[in-house]
Amino acid sequence: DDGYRLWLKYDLVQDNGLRKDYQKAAGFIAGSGNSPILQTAATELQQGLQGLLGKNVPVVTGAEKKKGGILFSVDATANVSGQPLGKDGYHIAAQNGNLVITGKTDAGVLYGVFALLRQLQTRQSIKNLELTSTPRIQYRLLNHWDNPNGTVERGYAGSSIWKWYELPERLDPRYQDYARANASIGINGVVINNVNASARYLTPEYIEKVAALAGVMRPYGIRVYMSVLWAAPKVIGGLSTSDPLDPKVKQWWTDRTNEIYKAIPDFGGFLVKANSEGEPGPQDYGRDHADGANMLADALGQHDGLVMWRAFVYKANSNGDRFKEAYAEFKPLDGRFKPKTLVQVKNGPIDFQSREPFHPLFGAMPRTPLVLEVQLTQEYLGFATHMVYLAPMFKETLDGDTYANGKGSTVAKVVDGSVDNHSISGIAGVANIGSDRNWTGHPMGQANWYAFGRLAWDHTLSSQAIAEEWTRMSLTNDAPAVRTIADVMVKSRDIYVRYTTPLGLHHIMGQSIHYGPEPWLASSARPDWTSVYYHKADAAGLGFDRTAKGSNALSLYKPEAQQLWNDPKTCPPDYLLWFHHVGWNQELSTGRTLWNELCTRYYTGVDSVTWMQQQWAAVKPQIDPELHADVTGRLQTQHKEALWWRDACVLYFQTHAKQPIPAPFAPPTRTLDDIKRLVMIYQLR
Ligand code: BDP
Repeated sequence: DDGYRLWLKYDLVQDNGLRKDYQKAAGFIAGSGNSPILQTAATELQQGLQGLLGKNVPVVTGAEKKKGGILFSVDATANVSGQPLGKDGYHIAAQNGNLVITGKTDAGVLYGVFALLRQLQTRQSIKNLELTSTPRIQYRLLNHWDNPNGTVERGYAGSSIWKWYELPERLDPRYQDYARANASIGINGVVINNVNASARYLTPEYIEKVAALAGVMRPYGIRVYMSVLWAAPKVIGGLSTSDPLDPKVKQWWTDRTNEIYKAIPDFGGFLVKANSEGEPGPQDYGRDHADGANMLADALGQHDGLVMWRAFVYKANSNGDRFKEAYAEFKPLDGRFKPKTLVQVKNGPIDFQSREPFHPLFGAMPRTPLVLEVQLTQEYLGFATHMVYLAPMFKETLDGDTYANGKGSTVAKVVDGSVDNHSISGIAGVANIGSDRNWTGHPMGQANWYAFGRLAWDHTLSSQAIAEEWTRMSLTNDAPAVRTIADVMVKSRDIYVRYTTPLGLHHIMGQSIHYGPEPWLASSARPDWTSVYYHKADAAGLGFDRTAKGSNALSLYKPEAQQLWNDPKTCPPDYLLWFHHVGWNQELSTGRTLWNELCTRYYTGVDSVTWMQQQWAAVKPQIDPELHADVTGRLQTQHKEALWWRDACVLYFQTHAKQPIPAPFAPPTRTLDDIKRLVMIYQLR
């Protein structure tokens, strides 16, 4: 198994009894209507059943009086127990001897088909089956950080899957497989290029290429979007400015937009990174983010498209705490954004660290729909060599309570629009997909793509349930093995945090490459690109004081949310050093001093990787050999690098704490200089 099929593995159901039950219900497929999406639904169902049941299930035009088949029904007024079915939702139930998949839209039927296949793939009974589900978030997008030259910013799974030089004439079959995978988990939009955008995509030559991709995505209910370069009117438009209030600039964007819609009538819209990390933006002309976003919204005009404007900004002199930057710039703009303009906010205030408190903008911009951006590509989480199942991390953000509108105003509810009654809602995952045969480099990285889609659809699903479902579909249906693997997955993120950045440490990774440890990093092009800026280790202790005595970033949260973190005695240890500078000998709620707890976490974190290796070894008989060996090798690297992190961090922090490694742990056998050499090797060009 080379992993190419992802979770869409339709191998024969071996249990004869179960297979017969399934077969009985699958006598024929009666599609209704002829739209491309319904045709996709019929083909997908037929292919899936062919594999799972080992028989060809005919697709017929109408059921007439026949029984024992699967029917599609598109019904704009569909009700389920008196409740109208949500847009793109589905309802699956037995009716007059057939199984009927009802959607309000064609896409709803397609999602229902994949839900039914999932039942079979995970070996659930379909007797008396009744399933209803509606996406809680409307725009469920992948963001590709792919460049026109085929590289992927922060991509660890090969090069880009988009072959720009072959498009539009040649369509790599992979595009369709990619679309299937996305549709099967409810993803309905794809931003095809890097937020550090090239102007190329806005030229007629590239619009034609993007249109070809859109043609592949369309029958799967997926729309394409573009990241745009703010300076494009200057770079390719021959204008002397890209000031959003300049009439020529406005006209230029309007013309470009019209041209795009002519080629791609269902084009999704624009994603913008502006005045961030050196990218151009409206502030270059004394305008603000809202001026820029609104100009693009005007350019979109009557077209059915969105502007997603990123809030990932931090000025060079960020008042001593980068944590507060995006809030300072965006909070005052709340209410200024035009309809169909959304502000896209990373899960946490710094930058995709392995654990961050939720971003203080969630709950602070009630008049603006906010898109939650999470990162599937493991830039700060061990690239494609560390097994880190990210659903628990996404859930931690989604479940964070902003108290914006009283208790229970979770980030999830801010994002799905229910807290502030927004009619549009979105979520974005920075893709971990590349040209590697298995798509994600690490075979277990597929689970992060899968989990993102499932949570984007329904953020109330549990990490555990998604892990089990994915494992059954991708690896094995053997119940004890499923339990073992899902258990490792669910614990893997906490384990990663323990051996890299325990107790709320953050941003202490290798400079620029963002791989491996470099807590001693003290000088860089900007202070907030160093490590010492964030951990603030000194003779007294460790951690960033963000209380009123320090940067006061805590004050950006609602008082009830502050409560959780503002007292070092009650602050959960996992967030402690995010908000407090704690003395080395301070006793923590765990009963150990800070120094001892820190060492304990680094050491037990490494031991837990050994445990992961053992668990993985135990399921060997149930897993495809090629796949098993692949993960085994990566786990070895992970263990080696967990030791690297541990030794680097305990030895470095020891230079401040000036205390021995506590028993029962044995001090590292290498020196800090040995480790610094290692870090240097990884950073050589
Ligand atoms: C940072 C990445 C950088 C991205 C940036 C972003 O290191 O490559 O361009 O995020 O999100 O974490 O714009």
